[in-house]
Amino acid sequence: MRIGLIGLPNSGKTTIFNALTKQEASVTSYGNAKAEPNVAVVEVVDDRIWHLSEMYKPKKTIYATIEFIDFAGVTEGSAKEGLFSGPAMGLIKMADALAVVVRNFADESGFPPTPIDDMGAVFGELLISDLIIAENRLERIAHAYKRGKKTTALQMEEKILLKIIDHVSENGAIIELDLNKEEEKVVRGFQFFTQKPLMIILNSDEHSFGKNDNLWGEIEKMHRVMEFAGKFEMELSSLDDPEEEDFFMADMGIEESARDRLTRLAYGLLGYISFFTVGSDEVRAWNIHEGGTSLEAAGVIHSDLARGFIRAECFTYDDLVAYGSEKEVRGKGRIRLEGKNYLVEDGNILNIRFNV
Ligand SMILES: Nc1nc2c(ncn2[C@@H]2O[C@H](COP(=O)(O)OP(=O)(O)OP(=O)(O)O)[C@@H](O)[C@H]2O)c(=O)[nH]1
Ligand SMILES: [Mg+2]
Repeated sequence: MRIGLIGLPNSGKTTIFNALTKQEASVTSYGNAKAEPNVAVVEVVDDRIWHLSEMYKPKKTIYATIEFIDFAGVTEGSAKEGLFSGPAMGLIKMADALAVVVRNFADESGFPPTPIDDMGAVFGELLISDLIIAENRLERIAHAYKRGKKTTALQMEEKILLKIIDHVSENGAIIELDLNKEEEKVVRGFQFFTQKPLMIILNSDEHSFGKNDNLWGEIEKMHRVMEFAGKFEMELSSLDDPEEEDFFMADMGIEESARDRLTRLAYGLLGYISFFTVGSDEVRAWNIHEGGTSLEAAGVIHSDLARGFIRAECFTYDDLVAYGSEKEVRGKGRIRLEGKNYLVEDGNILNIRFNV
């Protein structure tokens, strides 16, 4: 899973990035759009994997991962100036979800926060960028028509693009549009920003953190939101002593690390669940969309497993804990053989039988 951090300049994106990834990327302005983005891959903490690893004592334990991308701020006019089309933005375009960092602290010159306006400004840029992409494509289609290439595929594309332009012009995100499977496939190719799930990170100063209920409520009417005390949490994440970290977190009323909170929100937003594979070689966590089938799960592990899929042996993490060992689970008849249409549930342990 890949999450792109975006926001106005100096909203605290790099600060949040550091808090999430325990890195020490410098928190200064990029100043120019050609700067390299910060990219980091972090493990998704899951106690179940830790526990499975204790039971199976595998050679390798592999957690699911999230990749975070932090890039220069977007400003009003960014989309029109083409700042969204550079190579680094290409990275953000590949993100599964966007997290918009919104400043909720007085900036260096003492300028008070204007989170709702800032959020609107960023969202506005995303819409404009999508609009430009859609309009450019329409022009090309018109061109093709003139050259006599009026294919059904192009006509269908034109129809969808007009629908999108209508919707986006009314400030609607593309993700809200009801598209059928075929349309969605066409639309996905454009990598529109507003087709991605979006969450807001309200980046509050440590004095107001936890006391922004009204603001939170306002934002929640529009988007999923979570609150970070960015600077404070970045400093926390750089502590080497976990006990000290816990102490300061408790002091601020923070129950979970920034990373764990964001992970949970992102899983919910994207509708992701986890399943596991276990054995003496490897214990590993995988992600799949809620409602994904065992065949899709096989494909997540390896395309060969999907191609040669025969059956999925399936039991649950909870049963494993309750009965104490895989042998006991088997003895109790709690290991099921499922076909390719079985809907995988969070916490399932799968063993794909295949033949290629
Ligand atoms: N008080 C306070 N200051 C913060 C917070 N988060 C970031 N800052 C400060 O705001 C300034 C900008 O932070 P960055 O993390 O560099 O912001 P950015 O969004 O990455 O900025 P650009 O990359 O230039 O767009 C720095 O001086 C940070 O120390 C916060 O939660 N509270
Ligand atoms: Mg930055």
